[in-house]
Amino acid sequence: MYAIICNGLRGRCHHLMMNGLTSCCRRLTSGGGVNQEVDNGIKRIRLFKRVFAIGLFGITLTTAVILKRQRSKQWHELMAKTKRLQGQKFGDLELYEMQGLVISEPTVKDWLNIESFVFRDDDIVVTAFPKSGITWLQEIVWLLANELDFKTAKSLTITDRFPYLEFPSPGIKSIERMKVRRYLKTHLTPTLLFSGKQLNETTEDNDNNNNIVVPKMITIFRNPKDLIVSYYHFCRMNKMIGFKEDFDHFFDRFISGSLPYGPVWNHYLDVLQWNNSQPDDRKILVIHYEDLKKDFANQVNRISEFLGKPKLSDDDMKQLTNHCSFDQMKYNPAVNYKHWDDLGFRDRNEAEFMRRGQIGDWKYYFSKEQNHTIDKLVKKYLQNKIYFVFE
Ligand code: PPS
Repeated sequence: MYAIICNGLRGRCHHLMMNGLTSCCRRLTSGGGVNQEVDNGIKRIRLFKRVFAIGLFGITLTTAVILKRQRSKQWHELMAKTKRLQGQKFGDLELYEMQGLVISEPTVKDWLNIESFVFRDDDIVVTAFPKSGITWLQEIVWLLANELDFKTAKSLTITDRFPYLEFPSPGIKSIERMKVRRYLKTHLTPTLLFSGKQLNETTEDNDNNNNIVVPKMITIFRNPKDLIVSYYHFCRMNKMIGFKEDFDHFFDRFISGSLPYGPVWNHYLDVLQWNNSQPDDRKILVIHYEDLKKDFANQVNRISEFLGKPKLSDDDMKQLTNHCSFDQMKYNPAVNYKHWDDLGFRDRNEAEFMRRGQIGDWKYYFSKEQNHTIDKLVKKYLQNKIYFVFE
């Protein structure tokens, strides 16, 4: 619209300028009052230029005002659906509730951009509740999709190769502009990811609508007991969160769901509901952390198949298993988040990002009562819909 008006105006001014010049030249060739005629011609050109500039400025200003109003309306609509969790700050973070999930303030502030984000057909999205082993899964997915290019995997950090959608760096706008194939990490559930988009029941309907793309998505589930321990250490270590309470306090926040991306039960249920309601080609591949630990090769084969890649040879599988083992990843600067130390994001008195990578670490933290509480909650919310291995 804006372009059409500008083009029209430009065409009109060009026409008027040319007319002015032609009539001026005509009079010049006919002889009398040469200087006067030239002056008049120049004045006319200047006048047209001014009219053009004022018109352009007016249109730009009007467009900016309209866009700002639209944005402000969308923001108010969003705020109407979003509840601030008063008095429940988590560390330094204000929390909000959106469609049954808790989101921290920086993500809420970016929500209009997240909502309008357009996925591409060849994007690969890895989504999981925090501390489920998403970094591990990202490394596997990226390598499988890139013909086991270990050299590049070691030279570029996972955050460069596989940016975090709702994180300020590089930011969703930069991700939108990426020219290469995109590998995206997110902790948002499918419902939240597609909340601003009208999804149809089948891909056929969608083709008719032809504007909503659902890319390939993979998730990783980890047993909630180990999740709690891992998340606890992460929140204490991460200076951007600023959480400094003890384990029991964290445990209570976790089970009440009042922490970023909580409650975990809603996250799991969201993925299950998505898979129940979507056609096969939109279903999320579910990998379990514990299966990856105990049965790496078979899980990698499932991922390969999902990505449409050939099965790895024994030799390639051996290399990938070695590269993705906890001991290798812990010391690999491309995936161990050591660069956070230099950026000042990590409290060096706390645990490292690659902490223990074990199943059953919760046993060193949980009281009998806490253990019982989680068992009860798993039963209550998930009703055996997901199997968990706790040791
Ligand atoms: S985050 O912050 O949400 O992106 O964290 P995430 O990557 O999901 O989870 C971090 C935990 O995964 C462990 N991890 C691994 N375990 C086993 N093998 C490998 N290769 C591996 N890579 C990462 C990591 O150590 C964190 O778990 P904890 O229990 O804290 O050690």
